[in-house]
Amino acid sequence: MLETRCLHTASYKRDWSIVKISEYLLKVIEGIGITHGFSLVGGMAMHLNRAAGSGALTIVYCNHEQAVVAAADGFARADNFARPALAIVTSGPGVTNTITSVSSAYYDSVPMVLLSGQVKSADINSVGVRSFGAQETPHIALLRPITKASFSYDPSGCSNEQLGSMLALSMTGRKGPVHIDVPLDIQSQDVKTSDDVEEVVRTYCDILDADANQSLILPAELLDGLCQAKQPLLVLGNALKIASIAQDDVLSLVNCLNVPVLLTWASMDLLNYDHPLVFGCAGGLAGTHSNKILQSADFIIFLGTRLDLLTTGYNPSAYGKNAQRYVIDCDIAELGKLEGLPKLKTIRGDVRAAVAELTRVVALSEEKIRPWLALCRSWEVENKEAELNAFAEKKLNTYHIADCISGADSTRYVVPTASGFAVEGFARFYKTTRGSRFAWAGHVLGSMGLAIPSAIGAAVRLDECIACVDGDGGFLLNVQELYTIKANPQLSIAIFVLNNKGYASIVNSQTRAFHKTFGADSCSGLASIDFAKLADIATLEYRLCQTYEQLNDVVNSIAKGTRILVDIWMQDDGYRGPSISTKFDAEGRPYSTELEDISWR
Ligand SMILES: Cc1ncc(C[n+]2csc(CCOP(=O)(O)OP(=O)(O)O)c2C)c(N)n1
Repeated sequence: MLETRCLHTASYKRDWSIVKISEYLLKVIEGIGITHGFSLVGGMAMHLNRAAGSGALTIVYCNHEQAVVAAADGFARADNFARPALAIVTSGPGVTNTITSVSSAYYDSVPMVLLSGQVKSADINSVGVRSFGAQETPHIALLRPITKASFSYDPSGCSNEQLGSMLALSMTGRKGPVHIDVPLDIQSQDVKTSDDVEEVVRTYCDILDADANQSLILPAELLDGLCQAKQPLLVLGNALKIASIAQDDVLSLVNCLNVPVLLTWASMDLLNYDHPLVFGCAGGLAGTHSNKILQSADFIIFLGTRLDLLTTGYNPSAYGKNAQRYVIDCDIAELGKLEGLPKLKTIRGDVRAAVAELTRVVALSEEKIRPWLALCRSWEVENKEAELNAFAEKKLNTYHIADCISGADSTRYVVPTASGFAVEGFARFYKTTRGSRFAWAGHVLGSMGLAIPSAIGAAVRLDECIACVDGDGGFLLNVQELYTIKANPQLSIAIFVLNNKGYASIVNSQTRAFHKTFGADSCSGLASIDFAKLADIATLEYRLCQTYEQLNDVVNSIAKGTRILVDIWMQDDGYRGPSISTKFDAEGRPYSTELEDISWR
């Protein structure tokens, strides 16, 4: 039922004997099923670059290392997290430039192998000065806190089995990046044979197979509680996507449990929004029905969601507060942070095993919870009416832009930025239809600038037009990647710029706090952006949209092969629907609206 964990095809040639370490590492990479990589070259990575460029891999060369890793991240998401993505960078600035996108991949559990060159062993700082080797920085110390493993590769101290185990870390447990640093002198040593490569690959595959075959016995009290509940609820998180669980298996689970389902913003494309049991994503910016359902449930299973502060409106304690809650997740630290919350029990386990076990043992009939489902559906209808009422006029606000892009067949794979006022509204109103996919660029970190490189990665992986949704501000942070798009005319990308002429999020918060703005728009220190010129650089068609009808025409003209930049001049009063807000009590103390109380204006 699960996708194959190890994509090793044994396709690499066995008719060679001694090769350099750099070639050995790249043959291992090919052996574990990696077909594509992203890189920006450098002197200290020269042998790695040569080995990567001369083998069977397809390497896409980006123009900044932050983009190299972000593109690898986007590739892995488009690849359903089914194998690690590959990024190759040089030492010093090559590595320091990756910090933002490596931390983003780590926080989002994106499997990846990052290979970096390092200065030769004799030049590595062992004398305690501030700087010693030319273009040397302490790669391991910098990357260890934001990777699953970061180590300097030395063949005399790392067996084939150890290398296989380190690589497998990227794909097992909670997935994430693994970093391998290779000093220049080691890259060029001649020592390895095809048998060595096979041993690494075998170890890697054995570990992945064992990981895929985990089982989970669910406690009887959970199963009893679920059967007894009058208002049960299932909340599915992004871990199901990261675990590469097929959509059909998610559907089987939902159909067996037959209870209302909520998703999170990161997992919203697990199921189509119009599935009769799906009721949106609850939280601080959400439909009123989703929050009412969450807060009225008497029994909730949170599966593969870590109940982070943004999802829970900074209050995990009150998130589903009237229910007996069970949280099933593989990360012991995430579960530990929830220990002690009222009516909440944690179960450490593999989400694939949990999905399989719940599907196997539970079969609830709709009969029993018919009144609860009817209530959920009546709240959904109320919310829909309020929504249509609030956004009756078809103008270029986040509601209609999201509605237009999510409704079209041409834009089924969407890569939105995770930063910005406009895109939050866009995500809030985006509807996954007919298997469309919503692949955040850097969801947890929320960095500006990751959307374009992430979309490039997705376009390398998929044979369709990738819709990238970015803010006008965020666009500029990796603007050099327009040259990567130019250099790769085979990539089909439609960039939708939600152009509100500045940093709307910052304008809003500064205005609220100071009644003044600083560096947030063209009145306070930023230049306005000429997107027509930028499109020209990237050899993208440029289309300006100032009305909903213009956007609709553009969206309907998109097809496989399209390369376009759509400059959407937003006509927005800033309203994004019901949202949590800070209020003040009689003594002037601030407090947040309860989720179930947030409402349409
Ligand atoms: C790398 C980075 N620097 C700064 C920020 C802080 N920040 C959050 S949103 C934002 C403005 C984003 O502007 P834009 O992309 O135009 O989106 P808008 O808010 O206008 O919708 C800034 C500066 C950030 N998220 N990431």
